[in-house]
Amino acid sequence: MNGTPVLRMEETFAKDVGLTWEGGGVDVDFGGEQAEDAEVVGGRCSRNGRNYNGSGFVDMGKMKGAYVEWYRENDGDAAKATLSIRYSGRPADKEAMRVHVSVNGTSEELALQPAANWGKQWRNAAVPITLDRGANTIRLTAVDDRGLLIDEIAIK
Ligand SMILES: [Ca+2]
Repeated sequence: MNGTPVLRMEETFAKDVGLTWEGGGVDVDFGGEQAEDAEVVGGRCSRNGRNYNGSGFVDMGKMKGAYVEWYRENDGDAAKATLSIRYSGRPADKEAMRVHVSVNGTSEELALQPAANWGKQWRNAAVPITLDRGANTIRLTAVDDRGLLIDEIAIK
């Protein structure tokens, strides 16, 4: 105010201080990683919903094979972790939506239960993964064309 700072905040971090996930020795900057900020192929970014995190979500639409891909460095050791996927979607038949989860080329298929409300209610699905030391690529691919929405992933 009047050119005088009323509040001054400073944070300093030593070079070797970072976020370290307990137990696994994984040292990555994964928190909530927004799908809309990742590489999106086949799907499209949308804000036509509610209660999403970040600035929107990815709508896989009616496109089989659409995917979202994250790339992150892991400064820690290779470790087991849990990948949490925040998603929505509500196919007319209320059957599960299939998504292919690929981490560094190792993949598996998950069946995601429909949300109560398309694009407004979000659910979390968790899957165990192994992170490598160094570069990690995580890709979520829509197996079928049932309007899957991906909001974000988190790794714990
Ligand atoms: Ca999001």
